[in-house]
Amino acid sequence: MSFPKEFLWGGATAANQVEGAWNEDGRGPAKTDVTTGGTVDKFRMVTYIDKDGNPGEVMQFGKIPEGARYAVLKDHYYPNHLGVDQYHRYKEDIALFAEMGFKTYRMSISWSRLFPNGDEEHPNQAGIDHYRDVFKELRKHNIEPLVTISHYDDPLYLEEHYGGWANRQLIDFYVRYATTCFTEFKGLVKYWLTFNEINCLVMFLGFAQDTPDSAWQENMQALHNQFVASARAVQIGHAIDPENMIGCMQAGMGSYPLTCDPQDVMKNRRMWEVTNFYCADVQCLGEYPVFAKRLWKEHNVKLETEESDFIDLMAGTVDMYTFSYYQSSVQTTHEITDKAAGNMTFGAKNPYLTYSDWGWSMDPEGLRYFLNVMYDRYHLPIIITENGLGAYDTLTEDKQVHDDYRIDYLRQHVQAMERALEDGVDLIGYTTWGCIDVVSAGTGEIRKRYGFIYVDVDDEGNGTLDRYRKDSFYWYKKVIASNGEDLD
Ligand code: BGP
Repeated sequence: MSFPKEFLWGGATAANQVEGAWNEDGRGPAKTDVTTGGTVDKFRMVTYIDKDGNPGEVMQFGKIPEGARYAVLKDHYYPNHLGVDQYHRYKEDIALFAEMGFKTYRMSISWSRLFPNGDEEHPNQAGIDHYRDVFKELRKHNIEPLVTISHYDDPLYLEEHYGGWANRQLIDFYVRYATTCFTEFKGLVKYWLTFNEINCLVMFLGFAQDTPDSAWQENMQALHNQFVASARAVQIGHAIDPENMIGCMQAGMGSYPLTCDPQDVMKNRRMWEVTNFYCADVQCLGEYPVFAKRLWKEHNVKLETEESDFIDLMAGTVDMYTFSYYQSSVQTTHEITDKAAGNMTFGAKNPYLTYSDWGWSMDPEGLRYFLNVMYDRYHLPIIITENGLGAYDTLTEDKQVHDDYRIDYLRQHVQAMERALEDGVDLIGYTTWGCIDVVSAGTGEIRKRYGFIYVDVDDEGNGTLDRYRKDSFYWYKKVIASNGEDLD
């Protein structure tokens, strides 16, 4: 089966991972700006100054001590400060995307470029001008922007002064920000995503053993507030421009039971509920799933809600389901000796799959399976907004990168997409992750490269930042030109 004629082939990035220019033109800091680099087995750290003026650091996603302030410390390196300098080089990058034939480019807006603290009444004009220029440049090359409104870079100020998303006040700040985006970029952007991988807030609770109830309470409250913010943004986005197509964005993490022991099958089912259905049901169907009540009870969660929230959730369902897909996991109630190991990997090892250098399973058929489940459940058009292989690349002396491993990985996933289309899934687009090398979200490394375009920069920020076409660049160009027919 062939791909639909208007299929949106492209690539994806996020502002905090590519832009750099972290403190230019009035941008305020985001959490990523106080986060150091890590490796496959060393966590990224968040740095601070404590109440007595002493510097300190805590694991990413951990809490800084009472009275401490987030801080950029002198003897630390913060990879997101530089990214791959796309803020200054976007024209060059967009020209390369156009050369590959991209139909769409998924990118995000940095909230703190538009609202440096997040709670201002009026936006920073320099931020608006920048993104308008970027969108115009994309349109000049006939590339449709696909824009994530929030991708892991909420203004740091909102965390410090309001306590982050557990505080309902953030709903209004987000709605103001999203409204500004819809208004200012009307006519330039029509594909929007409200929150990147919104389910990450609950997914890790499900994977980790013995997560305290307080963490479930905080994250589920934060999620409720994000659901309401998203639903209100969807309604406003539609009112401002009925052409707008607004989607949710989920981390797609399929899983399998290790054995046919019914206990394993049930455990696996519970994992799908927490990981893949809890958030997507609210955003796609407009209400919490039946199992939510059981989950809240199990973890003593008492949500603070308002009556109007539920009206908003129903009125603000999304127009499309989108997700990232990298790997699958295995669930069991039995003792396991062979565990999956790596950053962001959990559960038992799957003997039928191979694993990347970062320990992520490679499972193209799992993509087909996931697409089937989600289309069956939501009946919405689907875009795979992230997929790809993070790998070590070598730039040869004559400035080439022979990344046949990446081509293999992508080819198998495109073939799985074809099979899903045959199954009847309404798949309308595919944006591979990190189409140009980016700073890794999980480890802060640059050397975990995903791109078709190699960027000459290392994990300490050394390098020319020059861009080079990898072998996969020419391969993807062929794939797009043939609309998925030529995968050799
Ligand atoms: C997703 C994020 C992206 C991206 C990707 C790859 O979770 O939405 O921002 O970074 O994962 O992950 P990593 O960068 O850890 O390899």
